Amino acid sequence: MNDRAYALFEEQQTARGINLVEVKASLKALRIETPSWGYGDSGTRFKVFQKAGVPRNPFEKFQDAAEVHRLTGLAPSVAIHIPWDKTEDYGKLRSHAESLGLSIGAVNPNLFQEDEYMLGSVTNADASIRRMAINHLLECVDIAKETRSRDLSLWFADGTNYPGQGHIRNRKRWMQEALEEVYKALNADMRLLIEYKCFEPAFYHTDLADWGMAYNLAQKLGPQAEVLVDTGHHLPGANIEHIVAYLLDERRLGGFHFNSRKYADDDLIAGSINPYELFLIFYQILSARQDGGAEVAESVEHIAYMIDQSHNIEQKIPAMLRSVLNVQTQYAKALLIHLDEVNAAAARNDVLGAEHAVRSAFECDVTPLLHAVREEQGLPLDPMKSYLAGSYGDSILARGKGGASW
Ligand code: LRH
Ligand code: MN
Ligand code: MN
Repeated sequence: MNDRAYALFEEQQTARGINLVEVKASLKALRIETPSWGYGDSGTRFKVFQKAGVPRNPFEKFQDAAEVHRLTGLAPSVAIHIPWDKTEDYGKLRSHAESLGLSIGAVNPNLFQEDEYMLGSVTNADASIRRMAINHLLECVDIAKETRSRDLSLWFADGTNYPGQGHIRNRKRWMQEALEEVYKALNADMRLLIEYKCFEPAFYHTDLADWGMAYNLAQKLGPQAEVLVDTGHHLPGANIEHIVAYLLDERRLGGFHFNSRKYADDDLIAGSINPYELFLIFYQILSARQDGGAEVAESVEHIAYMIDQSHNIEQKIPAMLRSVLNVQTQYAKALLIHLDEVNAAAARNDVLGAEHAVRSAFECDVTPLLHAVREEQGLPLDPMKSYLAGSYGDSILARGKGGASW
């Protein structure tokens, strides 16, 4: 580590009134879940690209995820998608994960790949298809119990392409009925995370189009239902930080699917297009942790930070490393915001002063801080460089092409 760079950083931050002991403790506690599907082959609606070395089954996906965690110390759990990660024995998958120092994170049911779901799953006008979808959700609750996963992460592709194609209010009620049944099957320590998306694959209406609909449903279901914010699922210009602040204050922010977007649900590497947005999301979270009251502070501890990306043109493991490192960098920068200074400026209506207090943290170079934290944790100072210099990337090439894909 460059001791001089850190000494200078420490001096500057101390002068700004930042407590680096607390900052380091927060950084060491950061956990980012990676998605099993981010390690497999994926593509656009035009083509799925087959890459050499891609995992052939869920067990190998966990091996790759373990490499990301070994190098970064940031990613100890992996979300699974059923049936993409279907296996005979989920207990065996859990032991495998544990043997690698990992745990199984959120279980994601998949209600969009069977022909039956073309016109909807839990909101299909056909009651037998709704039943099939609910049964799949219940199966996923059982899987989550076996994998000791806390969260069932729900995203529905349900929606319509044309006016009149579906009875919107009936579909709203069917959605609620389905989730009520699933909610009842949860253990007391489990959560339903409800994801929303304003478009795609349906383009006229989506049954859970925005955070307000997801929030309303969560409210009706009960305290174990919370909203999941996927950063790619909003209309252009949406203020995601505001949504985050609102949900936090209501104690209904369950977690995130981080990814970057330029135009739509692009699923690009988190922090690659608009890092300031990610920083501002963390600003709202840290602000709520500081002055939102004990209950809000407690709910902040349970936020699930998850990556939801598909790496179509990138190498899978480096793309995942870049993603978790980008999230860590923006979190580190947000930890340097002097919240009292921002609040004091806002209270005296000092618009530019408040904006400066936020932005000045973003403009700090956190490299010395991240190096210091990694050194204290016994991690490589530059995880990406270590990966590229190591042999893991070559060793997996023996898997050949034609691995798991969605
Ligand atoms: C939908 C989504 C949802 C799915 C994942 C693969 O766009 O964000 O979370 O489960 O992509
Ligand atoms: Mn998502
Ligand atoms: Mn998405």
